[in-house]
Amino acid sequence: MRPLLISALLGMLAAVCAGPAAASHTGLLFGAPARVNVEMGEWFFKPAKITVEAGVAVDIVLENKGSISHTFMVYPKPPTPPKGAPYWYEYVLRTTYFQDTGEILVHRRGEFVVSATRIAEVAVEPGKKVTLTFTPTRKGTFEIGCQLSTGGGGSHAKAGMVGTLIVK
Ligand SMILES: [Cu+2]
Repeated sequence: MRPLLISALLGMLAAVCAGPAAASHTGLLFGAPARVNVEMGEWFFKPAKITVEAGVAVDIVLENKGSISHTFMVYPKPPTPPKGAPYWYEYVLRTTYFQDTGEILVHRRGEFVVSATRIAEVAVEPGKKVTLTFTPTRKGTFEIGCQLSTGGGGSHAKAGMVGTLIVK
């Protein structure tokens, strides 16, 4: 009985330790060397154009100044825009900038930390501030968009919620 109990406890300890260790093994949670503040709202990203440097970890602090939820997505501008929000989501899931860049953190002080290696969007509730931390790798110009639907074939992006990410 006893050895079993001990190994079960050790297993639990390992599981408990895996979380925080995985979330902070790069030290990103404690502040990236670069920081960009982006405000979101109906229907804008401000600034609409942001520039980051490849190989330098960056905190993108997203603040929703609007009165409804918005989402931050970055992807290569499609040659032909997908028709409708579901197709946009499919496209962004496939082409999101936030893949093959190593660890990506989405966090809000005192509330949550998500650690991932591929994410399609960062949703921010009205009045909230969420930080996206990652190290850009692929250089180029990418579109920033909030592809949430406004119904009737419209979207936040179509209403003007688009921007540009330049990775130098
Ligand atoms: Cu939006």
